[in-house]
Amino acid sequence: MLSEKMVSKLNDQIGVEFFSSNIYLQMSAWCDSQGLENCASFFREHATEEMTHMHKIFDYMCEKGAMPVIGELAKPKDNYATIHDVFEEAYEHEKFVTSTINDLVSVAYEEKDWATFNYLQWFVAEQVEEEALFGKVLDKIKLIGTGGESLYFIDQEIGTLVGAEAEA
Ligand code: OFO
Repeated sequence: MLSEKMVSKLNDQIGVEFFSSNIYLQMSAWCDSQGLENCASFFREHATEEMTHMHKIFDYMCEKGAMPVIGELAKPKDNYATIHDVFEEAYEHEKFVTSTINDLVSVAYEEKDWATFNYLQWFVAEQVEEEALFGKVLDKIKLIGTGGESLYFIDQEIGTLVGAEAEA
């Protein structure tokens, strides 16, 4: 059985994962509007992945006999100056999500809720991967630079990552 505090924190995380999905879906729409098709696919894919994270927590709560409660979600930002800004914000957002997962793990530890503590280790590992992924993309964008044809090459490069996570 989950403690009241654990339930409340897991509900918060459902909101974080839901919001993450919306942020990436909106980023995908922005990329599409700029003709960056591969970047759009990349974020679309990532939005779906975040939704699976939300479902994972939702299902875990149900399995443990608690009722998940979906809270209000903020509106995601829908305008960006450059594709670099999009990835920079995505990277910062992933760092924020890592901090919320770490928080959850701390609560599970304090509550001596070892089942949840153990369950959350998957999310800890996932955040390591996601931060590394967005960090890698940012490095590549910096390498390609902001010259005339850079947008084309950035989009080509991001295209190599589409589908990669699903295969991993
Ligand atoms: Fe849910 O993994 Fe990123 O945020």
